[in-house]
Amino acid sequence: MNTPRSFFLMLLLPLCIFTKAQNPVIRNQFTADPTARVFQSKVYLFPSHDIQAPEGKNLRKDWFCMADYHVFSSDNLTDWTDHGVIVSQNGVQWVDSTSYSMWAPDCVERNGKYYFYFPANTKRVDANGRRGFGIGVAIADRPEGPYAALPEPIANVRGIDPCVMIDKDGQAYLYWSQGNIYAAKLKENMTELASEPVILKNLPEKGLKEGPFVFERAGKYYLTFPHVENKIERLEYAMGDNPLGPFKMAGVIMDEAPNGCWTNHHSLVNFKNQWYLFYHQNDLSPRFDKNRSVRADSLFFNADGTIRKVEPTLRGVGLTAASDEIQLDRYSKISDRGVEVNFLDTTSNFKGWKTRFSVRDAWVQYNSVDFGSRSLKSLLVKTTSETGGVLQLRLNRVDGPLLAEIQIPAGKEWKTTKVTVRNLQPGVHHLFAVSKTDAPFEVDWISFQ
Ligand code: FUB
Repeated sequence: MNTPRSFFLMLLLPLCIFTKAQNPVIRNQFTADPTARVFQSKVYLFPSHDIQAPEGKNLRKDWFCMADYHVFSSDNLTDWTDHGVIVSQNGVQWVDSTSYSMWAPDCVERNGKYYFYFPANTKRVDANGRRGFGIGVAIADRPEGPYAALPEPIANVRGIDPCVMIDKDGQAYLYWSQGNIYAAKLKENMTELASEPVILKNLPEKGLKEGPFVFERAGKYYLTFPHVENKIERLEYAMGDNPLGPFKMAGVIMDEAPNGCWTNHHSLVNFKNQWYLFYHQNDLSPRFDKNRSVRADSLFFNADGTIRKVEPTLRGVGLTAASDEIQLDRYSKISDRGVEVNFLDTTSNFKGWKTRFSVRDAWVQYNSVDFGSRSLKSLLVKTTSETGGVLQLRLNRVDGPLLAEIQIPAGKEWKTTKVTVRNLQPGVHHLFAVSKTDAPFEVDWISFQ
């Protein structure tokens, strides 16, 4: 009897972890340096994987610590699947497996093969006795792996943050950074340089530059990169007519992180005719910015090809199904006073956040909730309040149609209250949650049934 393919897929499923998310998009671990690529009608996310430095390894506690890479995928930018570890420092012959230095990666597809590029400290010391960064390649038949790493890093490349761009004529280019931003042609095999590396010129001279991400759109080449213009990194870009330049500085894609996360690192991707910026901040680790988290926000081009600056949001991208647990703490907008967001459990930030309302008429706006075509009749709200309180839910405006009024029960525990909803309309709508008391209360999530 032939074993059906679905049986093998079922065997694989337990290895995958499924999460739903706004920003940050990955909630089961720290992630940074995201490269998002579209393969087979899905977005695949190749970030680096921050961890806390393990004890007893003689590692700096205040520095990046990265031992392996996971890959994630989504077909709607809301539901993400973690496909598990694809490359680890213990499984690559040339990598110093005590270095925990698996920094920002990239992945591209060519002729049905997936080429995963990653930097790490080499075992071998250079002429100056230093273990610098090499850039390696691991190859797979599917974006989620399994990947087989080549035994040597790419010859003639020293540096970090690889990015590969395959041009319209089929020529592939490798970009990387080491103080400057470098570029070289790749051979057809995608694993060797086909030209001597060149330094890309006309970029800012002062302040660290790293993390190049290059793409082509409407005949223009965009060299985008994090740069320290002031005190910490912001995302900037230059434009040119050729993959190797010359490039001309064109502006800022994203300002410095408001919470001071020192690094930023990004990629741009077009998915279903909308451009997105993937980047990172340190939402799940506000006190230690070497434990970062990937975010995504929509990005738009001006008619002349320049990029509109992206404002980082908590709401992020993708629709939220009305029947999901809608996390108001990932809001689109918030009133000036009377609302704040805190961790649910300060001993375990991965459990997420809650929204605290403390003033009458304080509100939270949560965009793009998909009510589909079903007639949803009730609403569940998970709250806690020592005094009790009143929360109204309104559609599309802070004074829009009233969907429900929830009498929040008093008590020290979290409670889920069910109320009837009215005025619901099919389709995608913005929600407003408005406090109607001065008594403080906290909301974990709301969900329509
Ligand atoms: O993640 C380690 C390093 O931090 C990356 O390689 C840089 O781009 C910066 O994000």
